[in-house]
Amino acid sequence: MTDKEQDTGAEHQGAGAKPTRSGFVALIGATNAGKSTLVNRLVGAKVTIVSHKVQTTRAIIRGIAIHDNTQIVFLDTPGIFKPRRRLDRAMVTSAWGGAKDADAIVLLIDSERGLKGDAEAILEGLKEVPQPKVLVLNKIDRVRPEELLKLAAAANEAIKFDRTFMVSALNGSGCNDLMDYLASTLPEGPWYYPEDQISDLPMRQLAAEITREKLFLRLHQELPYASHVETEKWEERKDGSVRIEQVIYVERESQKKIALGKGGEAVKAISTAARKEISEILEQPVHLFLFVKVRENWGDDPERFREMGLDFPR
Ligand SMILES: Nc1nc2c(ncn2[C@@H]2O[C@H](COP(=O)(O)OP(=O)(O)OP(=O)(O)O)[C@@H](O)[C@H]2O)c(=O)[nH]1
Ligand SMILES: [Mg+2]
Repeated sequence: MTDKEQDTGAEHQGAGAKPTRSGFVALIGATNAGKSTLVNRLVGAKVTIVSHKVQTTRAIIRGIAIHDNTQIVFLDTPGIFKPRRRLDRAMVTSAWGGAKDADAIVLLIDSERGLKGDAEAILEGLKEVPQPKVLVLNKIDRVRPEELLKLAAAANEAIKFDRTFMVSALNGSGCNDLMDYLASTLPEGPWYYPEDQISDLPMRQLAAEITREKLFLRLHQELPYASHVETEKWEERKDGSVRIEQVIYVERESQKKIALGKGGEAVKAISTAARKEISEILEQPVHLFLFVKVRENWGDDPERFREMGLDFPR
């Protein structure tokens, strides 16, 4: 049974007599284009982490939205860029793999950056992809309309898109039109997931991702890329709270010092921010304990890749 055929018992009849529709829509694009921001916006809740740094998303995350009688499973993918490390290669392979499995592809372009750099190479790669394609110019809150029109024309010249949308994932403008369109084009069929499910990520993993997001936001230079977070313990307590233990893995002793900060202030700040957000999502009090450990060469350890939901490139 493939993922797409999984039996969730979600045989919905939809509103009224309208048949239900459902499908997978992959969002691909250069790193930092705003894919995760857009997925959260369209799902209406935080299911995937966001940062101003590149290469935030590491594996495919499913965010599930319902629009009228259509269930849309958005695949948030890692940004596509020129890979250097083994982890980079696995991330890029995973992104293209997501595109292969989808009913439709949304190419997201940061309008401010335009077609410079990775976006051009992605357009080239998309020529090989047979599914219907939609162009979405994001971050329109930062760009003048005439620039947007030029960019839309240039991208549509390179490749045939069924439609072009201009949105701001940040403030939501244009997002409803995009949803209307995607919902109407997906095929008739039963929903893949129960009506109230918005993500396929287990809470333990989402909690680890949230801590990683805080780490990306707080720490600088190479450290975010050299680190990895795992939830090791999850204990529901009688008083209704939950005790969570997580480990931030880094590659070297020197990085551990940075992650801890002077007198532990960095890890404390990360912990406070993560605890607050995890607690909001769970709607229960959270006691979060963060440990920083050195795991040399985790970036070359197949087990870590499996944990992240990535194939290990040999
Ligand atoms: N001004 C503006 N900023 C945006 C918009 N959408 C996203 N951003 C910002 O762009 C940055 C990157 O957003 P992400 O959603 O993490 O981008 P991504 O494409 O998922 O990046 P990777 O996971 O690294 O590939 C964040 O700082 C967002 O707040 C937008 O519409 N307008
Ligand atoms: Mg992302």
